[in-house]
Amino acid sequence: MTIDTKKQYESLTEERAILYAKGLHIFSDDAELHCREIGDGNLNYVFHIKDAKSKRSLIIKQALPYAKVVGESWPLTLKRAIIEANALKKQAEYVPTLVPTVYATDEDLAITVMEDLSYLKIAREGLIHLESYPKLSKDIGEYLAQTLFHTSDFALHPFEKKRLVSEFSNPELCKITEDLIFTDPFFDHETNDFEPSLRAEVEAVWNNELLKLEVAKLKRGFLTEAEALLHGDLHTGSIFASETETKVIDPEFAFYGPIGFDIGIFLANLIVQSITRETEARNTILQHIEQTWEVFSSNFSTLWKSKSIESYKDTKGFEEYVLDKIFRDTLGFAGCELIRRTIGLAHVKDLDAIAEEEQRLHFKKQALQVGKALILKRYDLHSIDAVIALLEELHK
Ligand code: SR1
Ligand code: MG
Repeated sequence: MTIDTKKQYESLTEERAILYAKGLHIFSDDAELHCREIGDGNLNYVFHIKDAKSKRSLIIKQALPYAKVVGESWPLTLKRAIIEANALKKQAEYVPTLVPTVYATDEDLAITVMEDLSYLKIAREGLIHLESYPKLSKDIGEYLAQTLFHTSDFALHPFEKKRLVSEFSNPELCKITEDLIFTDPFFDHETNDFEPSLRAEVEAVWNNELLKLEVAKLKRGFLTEAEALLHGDLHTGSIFASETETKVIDPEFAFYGPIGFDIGIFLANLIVQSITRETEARNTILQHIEQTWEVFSSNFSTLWKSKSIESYKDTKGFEEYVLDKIFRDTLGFAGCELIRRTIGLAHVKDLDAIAEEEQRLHFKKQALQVGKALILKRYDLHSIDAVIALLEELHK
């Protein structure tokens, strides 16, 4: 006889989250726990639990069986909670200071208990308010190089790499990206969401066969190239930041995919900021864009030379070929992210919260233009400086 100890999934309330936290035995028995649901993402509940006596705190994150952004009509796998927790643990092996510590997981209830980082601010919010994050691009460049190199075939035994590919199989969350980033925005699809005044620009996207061919190639790369364990959703809403710290959260979209995807998504979200800013504030963002690529590529190159187990690592031209492929992918994926954040289902506050309509539409048209240019010109842009020059040109 087997005894089924699996718990029935039920979503937490603030009261139940306190009971759950007590059962973890992390706080002392006489703790005076308070709880607030602080999640503002599309998919999960996030409960902040604090002991009024000791001032200790933690986060209980629970995946919902549907996408909060759409409602119960869009069911979503709960398996993403354990994928996220395992991705955080894997990343902590390489960048322990850049990710939250996981204290406990509960697969049945789709819960991850982790370090409270709520003293930091979500980078998207801070950037919108022109806050300064001097460490952001250096830290993210380092995070990208370390996590992507160490989970790739350049660092892992092929058996371990393929075991990880299987562990991080994440078809439902990948399907969201395949639809929302690579497909729907490029067709007249019901999930799209854009102001009627943008219809001419949007139809120009739908009718641009050259653009669609390039997006089809990028989508194919996303579907088929298991290069490294990706974060899978590395926009500025997945990053906590302050002047002195950076922490990458929320890797529920983690899976084995093309390395340039994480870099491209991050850069696209910085590019949105570069579109909405002027003068010095804009230069700060352009420097972050440049520095992200510079730090990523130089760290990746150092790891390649010091740690790569690839037999061909010293073969002339191979390292350059790999980095060049990552760079082209980065630009193409960034272009797709810019387009979907403008006309697809999931928008960004950086653009949508601009109250003045003419200004907002102007920035959205620029985002579409830059997105298209990055996709179509990705083989003509030979350096990150060329990308900055393109951004300058299109901003005039
Ligand atoms: C239904 S989920 C919409 C978007 O939110 C997530 O953060 C991903 O970016 C996804 O595309
Ligand atoms: Mg998220």
